[in-house]
Amino acid sequence: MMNFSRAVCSTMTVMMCLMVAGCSNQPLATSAAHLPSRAPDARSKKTYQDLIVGYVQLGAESEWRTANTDSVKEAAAQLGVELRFSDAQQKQENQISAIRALIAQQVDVIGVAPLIETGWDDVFKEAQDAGIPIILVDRRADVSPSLYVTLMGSDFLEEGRNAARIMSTLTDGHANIVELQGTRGSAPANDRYAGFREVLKDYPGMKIIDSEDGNFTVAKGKEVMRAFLKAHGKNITALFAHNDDMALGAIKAIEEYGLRPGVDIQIVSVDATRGAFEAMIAGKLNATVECNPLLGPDFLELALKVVNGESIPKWIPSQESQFFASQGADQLKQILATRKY
Ligand code: GYE
Repeated sequence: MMNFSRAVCSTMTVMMCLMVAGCSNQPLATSAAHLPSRAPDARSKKTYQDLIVGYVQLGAESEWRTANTDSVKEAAAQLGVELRFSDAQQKQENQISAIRALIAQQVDVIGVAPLIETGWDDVFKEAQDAGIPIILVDRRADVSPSLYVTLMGSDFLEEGRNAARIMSTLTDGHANIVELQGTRGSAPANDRYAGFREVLKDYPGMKIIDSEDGNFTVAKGKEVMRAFLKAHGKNITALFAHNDDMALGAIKAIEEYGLRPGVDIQIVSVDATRGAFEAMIAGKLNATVECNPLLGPDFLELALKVVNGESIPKWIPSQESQFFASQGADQLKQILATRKY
């Protein structure tokens, strides 16, 4: 029978286990080894060279995504981590099979950028049962927090709010807005959509007259913007694109229609990629809300901490900024010269 102090210790162990990867509720004597205060000593600690890490990328749909992939690959090469990388080509079933393959290979840690929020419970449980920690990189998954160690990435809700705040200034609170949404069901599309509307409630003169899925790509952004223009023509005075790639596609559609992007239609997007800076320098994009894809080094540092039993916060938010065409071409060029993506 379990006495009181042992029951309390077991409860604490379970709580700690929520923060430490690959830990099951084992008998007290062995579970104590998982507590942060009893982290493995220097001799048994793993180094980067010992690590085998899987990275289950969702695709290559945008400039942001390419920068994210490059960041993970470069960091692994620099640190000497063995990386098993897969690109799911925007299909959740490919991500799920990739995770299963990595479980079979008994890698140390799996990083996942989930395409959409739902549908991860079973496969994450399989990883947990195999003792392999999951780190969510970039996008959230709608699962119990016990199924992943940490989420590292941006506050997409705040990005949506910031886009609306910027739009209100650009349009003086009066606009007929069209919106290009990111991939349906993805965390950034859900949150940017919600955050944008939250702020717009305070601006009765700003109306969303149309909103469609542009799948985060240049091609779809252009196609949907063309359809918006066909339906609403010159009534459109503003565009909120959930990423820069869709804004760049839309800019082409607006020019082909005979209007001036950035002048006749105010445009705000998200990411702050090289393409967005170039469009701001050309006066065709008004502003972009930064979303940082350079997560590789931090991801691998976390992976190492996790295998060494260190506790880490449940969410590690990115530090981000905003950029405006009104800063002027010279300043934007200088900033661009310092950026990696
Ligand atoms: O904003 C977009 C990409 O998940 C934050 O995905 C990421 C988003 C990014 O396709 O460009």
